[in-house]
Amino acid sequence: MNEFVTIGEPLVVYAADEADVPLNEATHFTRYPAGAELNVTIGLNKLGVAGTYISALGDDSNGRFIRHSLEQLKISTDYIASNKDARTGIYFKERVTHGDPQIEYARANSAASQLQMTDLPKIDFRGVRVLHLTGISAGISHTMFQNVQRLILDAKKAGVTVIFDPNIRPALWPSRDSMIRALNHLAGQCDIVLPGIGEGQILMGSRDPETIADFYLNMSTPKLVVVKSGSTGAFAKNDKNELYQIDAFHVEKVVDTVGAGDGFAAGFISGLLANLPLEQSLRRANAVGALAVQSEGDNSGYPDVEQLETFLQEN
Ligand code: KDG
Repeated sequence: MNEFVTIGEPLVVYAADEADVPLNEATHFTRYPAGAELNVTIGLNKLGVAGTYISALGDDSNGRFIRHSLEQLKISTDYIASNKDARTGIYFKERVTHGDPQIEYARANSAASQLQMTDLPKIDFRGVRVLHLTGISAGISHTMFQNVQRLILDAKKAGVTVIFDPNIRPALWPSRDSMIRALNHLAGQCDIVLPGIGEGQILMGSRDPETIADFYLNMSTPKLVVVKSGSTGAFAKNDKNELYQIDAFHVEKVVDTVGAGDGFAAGFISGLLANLPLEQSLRRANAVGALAVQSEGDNSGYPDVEQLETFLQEN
């Protein structure tokens, strides 16, 4: 049964093989499937949760690479349209031994950015409990912004919990102001908001977790805000004024930070769908995030159920 729905742009990431070499000097790359919402779909799928991933791919080798990767993972491609007139988005990623890598997109006017929901079968919300959205889908085009907005309304009608991860990517937006307005406008319509602590600085001018949480909890819809702070863990506050602080797991060697936030979201959603207490869902979220940063590729390090259980028992 499909328990979640998400919409986004699948990307092929070309990750540099040489470490600490700027992208313009790198000569060898390994390619992986990527894209924030696809990462969450893959993370949930590995944890045994099936869902509907809505998107579009170009009829090109990168599109076929992603379709094949999904088929291998047994993730349904029923809601992935094919657009023979547009290309699949790609991006290039540095390999670094410290900090976050530099990235470069080639995704303008991609197949996903042109997705018309009318090209797909009607989204079936029966049995669905979560709609997961990110600011990346909303930022790639006006069409996708409207698709995201439509899904929020449909999910609400169906009584589905809507989760929003701002996933700030300034390069996708016409201006910083329009990005902030759009992301906060969408977040204000969702039940659960998952901002990063650095995103708080941009979206409401604060790095204080409680101030970030209150900003959204003071809007009409959000009932829970989870503030991700990477290596220091996560903070959560709900509309009953209950506070939670969950420490991060210690990671000996960080290989690649990209995709950790999506791993966090997948771990969190899997806990929510399993009706776990909030602390346990947040612990799972931190665990998937910690495992994610220890592998190359945006989602290669995400654990299956057994790997997650072992990690949680050992740490
Ligand atoms: O969160 C990870 C994503 O940033 C990555 O997979 C690529 O979707 C991507 C993006 O838009 O940056």
